[in-house]
Amino acid sequence: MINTPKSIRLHIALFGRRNVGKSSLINALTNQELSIVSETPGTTTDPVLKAMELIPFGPVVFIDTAGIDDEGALGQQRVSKTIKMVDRCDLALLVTTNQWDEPEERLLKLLKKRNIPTIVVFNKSDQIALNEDLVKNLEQQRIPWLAASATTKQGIKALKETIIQLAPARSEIHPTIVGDLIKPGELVVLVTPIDSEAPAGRLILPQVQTIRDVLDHNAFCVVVKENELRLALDQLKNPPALVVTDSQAFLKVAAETPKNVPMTSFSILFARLKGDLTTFVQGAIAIERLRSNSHILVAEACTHHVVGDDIGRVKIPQLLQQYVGAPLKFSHVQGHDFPDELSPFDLVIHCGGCTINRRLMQSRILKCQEAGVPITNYGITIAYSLGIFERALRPFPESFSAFQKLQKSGAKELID
Ligand SMILES: Nc1nc2c(ncn2[C@@H]2O[C@H](COP(=O)(O)OP(=O)(O)OP(=O)(O)O)[C@@H](O)[C@H]2O)c(=O)[nH]1
Ligand code: SF4
Ligand SMILES: [Mg+2]
Repeated sequence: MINTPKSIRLHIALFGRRNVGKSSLINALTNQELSIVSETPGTTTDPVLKAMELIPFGPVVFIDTAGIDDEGALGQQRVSKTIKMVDRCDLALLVTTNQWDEPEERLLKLLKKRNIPTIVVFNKSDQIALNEDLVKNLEQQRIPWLAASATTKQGIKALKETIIQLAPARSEIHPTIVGDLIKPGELVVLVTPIDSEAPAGRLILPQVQTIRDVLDHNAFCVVVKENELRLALDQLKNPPALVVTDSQAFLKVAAETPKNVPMTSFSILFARLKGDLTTFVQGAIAIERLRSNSHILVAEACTHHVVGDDIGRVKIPQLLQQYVGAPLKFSHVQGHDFPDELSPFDLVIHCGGCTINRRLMQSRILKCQEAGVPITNYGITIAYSLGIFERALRPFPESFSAFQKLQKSGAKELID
């Protein structure tokens, strides 16, 4: 269990002023001395993510944060880093002792806006009396609250139970990848090119997670490199229920997979898993609006080492410029470095996001929507610019029909 990727764990963030006992509560909830605790306010200066087992719930990530009341230039930077954690959390604990003012109200408003289940925790209940007026106010707003003490452990069991009760369902945190596209006993062919970008000695996370999902649904799979696909298909008694390819081998795989066999890419599967396929389809259609020097943000969720013919830095820019027939301007971000200011961009193209959780990808989509900037992802962009979009989208009826409607009613109008 300890090796469960962070991206599929429930993310629980603790927010609150300095010194209210956020780090102590994480230690009490996990029964381990994971976070540094001290009586000096401002001990936690940066968000700290700890992968843990929350028994009996299962794999979670606790996010410890710096106080929301920090002051000065440096303090403000810490506060904004804390606020950024709202983008990633599936559930929030808003910790206080009895003080409640602008910092708490501001955070609560933001959590509400994002529909993040929130529990208000009155910590240090061994020393500090409950703020009855505040409790009444929270009850009127139907916000769950609890009194607890990280020191005496009073209320910790109830807090765990409330967390488990309010946590989004596992299927929301990590929905199935292919389970709804295949039936038990069916065969899936996975095409995974092993090129200079492939890590030594292992498969990459989207491939591993797809294999696991196939097995979870009592189906089975054959994994091949693109050059062995034809051979593999020839040797099968029946055609596979689905072929999934790495986007880089799209054209070859589309040509060699019989027309009646559904085919898509890992990147499209992950667009659906992490984000919103239909939004990404709309984003792809925005490619039609790109003109000379349009500005495109290419965002990668992890900080992998950039190699020669890197997909985000070389292949996508090449393909898009070829498709648009004009030079385009590209900016790149990696890791958690996603800009707050999106208005300079005409399009955002995101990677599959296999290392980040669904909530973070959805927060990024929301930011793009709020800024009126279309967003799509790697696999969708590649399929679109190669002219095999319809084929790769066909296994997903809802997004496919959204695509057809967009086409019919004139892409430009709909995007405007
Ligand atoms: N009496 C009492 N003291 C507590 C409790 N929880 C934490 N403390 C103490 O409060 C102080 C601050 O605890 P931390 O867990 O470091 O608080 P924090 O919110 O993480 O603080 P920052 O990282 O500075 O923002 C420490 O001296 C803890 O021992 C509690 O339930 N009761
Ligand atoms: S760049 Fe994106 S899709 Fe590729 S490995 Fe990193 S997180 Fe996963
Ligand atoms: Mg702390």
